[in-house]
Amino acid sequence: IKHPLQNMWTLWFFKIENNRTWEDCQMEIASFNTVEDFWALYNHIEPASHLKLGCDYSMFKEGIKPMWEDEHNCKGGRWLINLNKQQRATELDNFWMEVLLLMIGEAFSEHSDEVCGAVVNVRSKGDKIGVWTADVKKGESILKIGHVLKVRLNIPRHVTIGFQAHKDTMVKSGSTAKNRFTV
Ligand code: M7G
Repeated sequence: IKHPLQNMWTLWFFKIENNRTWEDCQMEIASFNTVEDFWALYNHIEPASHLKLGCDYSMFKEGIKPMWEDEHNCKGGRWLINLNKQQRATELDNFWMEVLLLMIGEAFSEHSDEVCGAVVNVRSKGDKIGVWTADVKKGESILKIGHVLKVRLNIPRHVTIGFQAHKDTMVKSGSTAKNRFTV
């Protein structure tokens, strides 16, 4: 028998296409709820660093769309890890895989329920990884999740990562929204 995960997860792929809304360009790839099926999927797809510019992968708990508008996300926000251009070659795939393993392994202990999913954006100006949580009011959980991310990704102590509310991100085009929390 396969090793069950606590949650069923869905992998999504985003690629913008002409005459389609942003939401219509989010494609559900596959869902899984065992360790073996996670690796079968992970080993079958391109690493994030090979995606075309402008594409995303998202992995969310089943039933949560990788969008601010989803009822599970709309009151929440994200821990944002900004990578520089060099880090696509050195860190992007490692960070993304580690984030996926932290999520499916429920590594945020009692705060794992606050995690909705994660997104990797491949962008010319610098790639981004976001870990989305459900409720900006759950400060204790958000800080614990941010701390685990920082430690497990081996982000140096002098590098600060910030948490932004989706409500703030939504209305800021171009510049980044203010941080509600930092670690
Ligand atoms: P991005 O892809 O998160 O980052 O957002 P980028 O600016 O580095 O490319 C780009 C644009 O995609 C936003 O300005 C929105 O127009 C759209 N977009 C992104 N997200 C995460 C959402 C979302 O959750 N819902 C909707 N409706 N649009 C989004």
